[in-house]
Amino acid sequence: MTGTLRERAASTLCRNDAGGWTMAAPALYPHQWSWDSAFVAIGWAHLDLERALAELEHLFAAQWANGKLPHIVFNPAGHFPEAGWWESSRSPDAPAPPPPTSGLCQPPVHAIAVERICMLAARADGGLPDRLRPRFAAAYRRLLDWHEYLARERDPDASGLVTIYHPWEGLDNSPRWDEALAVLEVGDLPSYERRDLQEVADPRERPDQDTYDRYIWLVELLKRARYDDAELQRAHPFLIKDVLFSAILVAANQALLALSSSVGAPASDRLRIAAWIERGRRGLAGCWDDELGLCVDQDVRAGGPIRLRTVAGFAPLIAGADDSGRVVEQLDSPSFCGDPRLRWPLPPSTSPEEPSFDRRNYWRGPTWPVINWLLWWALRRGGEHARAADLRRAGLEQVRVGGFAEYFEPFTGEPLGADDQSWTAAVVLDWLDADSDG
Ligand code: 2M8
Repeated sequence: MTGTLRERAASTLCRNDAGGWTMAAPALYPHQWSWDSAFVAIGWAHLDLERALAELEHLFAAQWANGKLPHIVFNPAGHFPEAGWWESSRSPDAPAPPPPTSGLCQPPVHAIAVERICMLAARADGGLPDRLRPRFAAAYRRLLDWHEYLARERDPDASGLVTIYHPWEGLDNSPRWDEALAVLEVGDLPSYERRDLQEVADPRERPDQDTYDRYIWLVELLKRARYDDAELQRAHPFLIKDVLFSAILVAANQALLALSSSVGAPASDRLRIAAWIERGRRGLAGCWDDELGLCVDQDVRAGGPIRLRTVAGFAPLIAGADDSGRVVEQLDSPSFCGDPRLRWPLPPSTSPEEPSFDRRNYWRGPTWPVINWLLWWALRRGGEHARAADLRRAGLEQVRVGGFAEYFEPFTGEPLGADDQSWTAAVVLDWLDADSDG
């Protein structure tokens, strides 16, 4: 592909545009994924503000009655497990068909995206343009319902931590889930055919078959529970309080608080959102592991912490905790960006010091541009401009050399997974914005 990096990123989004929403990656992920579309909307905002809002509005149109934003809104054909597999209509909370969705959810980057679009819109017009106000107000109400769902159903004991029901709600095949998956008793599985393996150059870049069976078994259990959160909290065998998801929710609530002022929401909303932020920060503080210098997830079923060094451990930085300096030290340590073998000083998804580290496999070692973007964004927000600029420079260099890959081999920089991943193109567009370092 020729042209400047910006032109190439823009044409990747345009090629992946399915008409008002964007395929996460045309061959491997030909549907709308929830958190992908939040990053993608940030990318679109640098090309076309209205298109950026439309991206999220397409997702919001598939919001469940209980406030959940589904992890996938399906294109009529493509990915496995496809729409019918999920049987989301088993839950009374699912919307009347269409749109067909999965029954899971993903980290709530959406409010961060809407706030960023709002900021870019105000910058372009010297204030929020009147024509967009009603759309921001509508987005705000959707987001409030979404966050309310997460607080009410995914954190019923008000721990400040979000509980996930499936690895697909977190960082997929991260080793964080290995032990919880290993003790699952897998029952009779329906026969199924994986499509993901046909779309990558090397199957070792994807989850192995035993892991995939466990993913599909968990979907069976979710269907049997009719996606009923109270029932799942009571009996589902995979229940993990995910610190990365929880930290993104804290950051998203901060963004929602800012948006509440822009759209003139009532003071009672602001009090509620502020209480969620406080609760989230407290929950994350309780997951701090002093020895690892990172935050760690809690396995509800096993009743203990998941002590692993992965990028999820940087949760306090993303949540804007006061003491996130300790996390930045860890980010720069030989366990992550300070490893001399790295092609670029970007954090591997799992520390190379972990026995489960795998440099080619998905979330088990490769570096991910969207995670680099989140850390960059959090560092900037915390006033760490020089450190943020270094991360951005390395992140851009990685993509300039390797293209808009889904993830990268950390030691060689080889692009892996999908080669036209929308969210990679989107974060590049944001990084290339003239004010990005300001
Ligand atoms: C990956 O997840 C899908 C399932 O949802 C898969 O592996 O088939 C993950 O990286 C996920 O975080 C991402 O949202 C999705 C689409 O890019 O792909």
